[in-house]
Amino acid sequence: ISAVWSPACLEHVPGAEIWIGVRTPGTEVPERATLIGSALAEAGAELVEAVPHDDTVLRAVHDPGMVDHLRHVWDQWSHAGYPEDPGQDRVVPYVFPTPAMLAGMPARTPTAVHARAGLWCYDTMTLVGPGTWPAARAAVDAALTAADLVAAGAPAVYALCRPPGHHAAPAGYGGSCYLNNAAVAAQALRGHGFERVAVIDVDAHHGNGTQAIFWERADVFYGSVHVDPGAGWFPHFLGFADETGTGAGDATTWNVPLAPRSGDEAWLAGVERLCAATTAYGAEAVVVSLGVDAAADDPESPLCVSADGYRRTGSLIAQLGLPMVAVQEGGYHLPTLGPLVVETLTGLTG
Ligand code: SP5
Ligand code: ZN
Repeated sequence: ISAVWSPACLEHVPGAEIWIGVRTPGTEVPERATLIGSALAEAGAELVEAVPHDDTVLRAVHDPGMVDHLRHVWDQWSHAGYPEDPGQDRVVPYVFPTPAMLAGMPARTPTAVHARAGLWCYDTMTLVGPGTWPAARAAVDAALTAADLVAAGAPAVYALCRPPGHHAAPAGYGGSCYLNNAAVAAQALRGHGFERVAVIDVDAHHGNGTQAIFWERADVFYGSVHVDPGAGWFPHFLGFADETGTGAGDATTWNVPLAPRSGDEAWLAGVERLCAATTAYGAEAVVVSLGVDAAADDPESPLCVSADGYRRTGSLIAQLGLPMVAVQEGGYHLPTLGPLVVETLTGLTG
């Protein structure tokens, strides 16, 4: 399999995240990409460098205001003269214009960058530093390059995207995600002439951002298997089974939430349901949001998928027989991260 990557993806170094009010070390570290890259090379994958693309597809899935904010916010923050403090070395919002605050009144765009930070970011875990924009934008280029290769006839291409993307919504970023690489890949495949595209999301968390982007669209199906957000897991507010899309997108969203401690059997049954729904939908191409954080050893989810379970996940999706772009999402257990991605891709490519 070809694996598209960019060295710029290593530039995002999240020194910290604020979780339930406590500043803790960043989880989504650059070493993740290095480990996946070396495991792929060892397994004989062909590593291809991402080709730069313009913002056209990116701006079709995100509010251009959010894209511009992410491009410039670090410079603005670092020049704003905030107190020298370990907590000030990253952009972190402190006030959010939620529906509870605005009560239906209009949201402004504040001039103060410390206020504007909460307009586009919806949590306190997704900090912006000097390398965040170049890395997130390079991950988009990796996804776009993978979509180009599939459109040119490659049966399956993997994009080693970092930072991940599936929690990034049309006008809001969070969950360690800034730009939605999988949504960009799906949108690019649409532009390449695939009329109906399915996103199958096997990250342990619900991809609320991808769901939001395609919520009202008939031309992109979104299906996800993930730990039940109602059982206390991120993203908490979305990812329930009764969310099925609306308007033109009615019945083109499909969620399979699983109880904590679920293992291969429940997981693979969920993947099978998503594959059946993808076939029924009539997809012509598939984007796989490939997180491996449902693994038993992963610290960020309570699911218990095995290495064999990941290989079979890949095989089930391969049986769709569709052109496919796989995009890296989460996966945080560093000793097994690379091997689990290789297992999944081995299943995906037969
Ligand atoms: C792409 C992806 O997998 N995003 C995961 C976002 C969920 N993160 C929830 C964070 C839970 C707190 N983790 C504590 C780690 C302390 N550094
Ligand atoms: Zn995840």
